[in-house]
Amino acid sequence: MKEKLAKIREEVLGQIEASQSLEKLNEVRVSALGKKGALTELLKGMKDVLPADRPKVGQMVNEVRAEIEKALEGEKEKLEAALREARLASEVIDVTLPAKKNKTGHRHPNTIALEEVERIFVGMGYEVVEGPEVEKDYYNFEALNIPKDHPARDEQDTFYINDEIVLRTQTSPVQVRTMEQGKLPIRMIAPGRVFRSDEVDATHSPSFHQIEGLVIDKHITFADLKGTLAQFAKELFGEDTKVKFRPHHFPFTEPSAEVDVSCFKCGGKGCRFCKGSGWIEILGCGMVHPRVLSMSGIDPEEYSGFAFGVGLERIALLKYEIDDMRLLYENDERFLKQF
Ligand code: 2U9
Repeated sequence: MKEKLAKIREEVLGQIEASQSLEKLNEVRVSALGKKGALTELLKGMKDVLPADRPKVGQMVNEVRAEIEKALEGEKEKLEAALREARLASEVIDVTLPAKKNKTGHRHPNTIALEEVERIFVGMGYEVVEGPEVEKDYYNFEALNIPKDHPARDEQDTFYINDEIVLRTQTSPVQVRTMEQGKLPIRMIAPGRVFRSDEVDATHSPSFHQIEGLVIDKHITFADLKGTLAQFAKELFGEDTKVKFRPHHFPFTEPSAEVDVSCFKCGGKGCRFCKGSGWIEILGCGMVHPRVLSMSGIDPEEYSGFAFGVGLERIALLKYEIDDMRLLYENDERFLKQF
């Protein structure tokens, strides 16, 4: 029995030392100490040992078992440490490497200009309202006092989907829809994309953006319109900016005007930027035509209002001194990253 025990001890300790993995080590543990393991098998032979010798033999077996368990534990720690080392080595991070550069985008000049215009009018208590780009002929033309045979229809080079549906040529239909809802007073701007069948050049595109404004309340006069647009021009182009109203004609406003601002480059003296005149045209406006009010269910005897329209691209080109509108549509990163 003693010899058998010594043999088992030697074999098992050898196997433990030779085991290269935790799985292998576990197999050794089971084959030595498990239910059918070598030591358990050996203990079954105790019945053949003289009763007087049994305690001694039992103690020897226990000593060998303890020695094997200690060796198993030691080897397990060694293998686990090696695994940990290997993992750390494979996951090593070189903290001295330069960080990956995060490419951030840039706001489009149109977006910057739009946000600026919105900020100014929201500051004056206006609401920002949007509406559909594919619009009924009625909202785009009829309700704005532009009937079927009106020459303004030709001027606007409309894209027709069919007899009744168009790609909106202005954002005014959004205001008409708002007026129809009947909630007064109204103080709103309607920014958005509009479409006209124009050839592309430095100042034209078949798709561009407008911001139109509408105020309707009791006792609104042309003086309110003048004051509002003068304040808008100051906030957009600088405190010293002056405005000039020139009589004009639009079917949807009466009276109507075009508005020039004093050149913010030369202060009005005349330069290359304002083509020597000292003034730059920026928008159109007028008092809402009584017929436009009544068509949308507003009594022109009780209410009056003013409206204005401005090209967003025109503002972006002026403010950021861009000389060709096509640059705004090409999305060339070299251009956009300047803003
Ligand atoms: C309603 C009533 C009246 C909107 C207006 C203009 C004058 C105007 C141009 C500016 C630059 C178009 O993009 S542009 O070429 N617009 O001059 N727009 S008054 O008048 C309205 C709108 C809605 C119900």
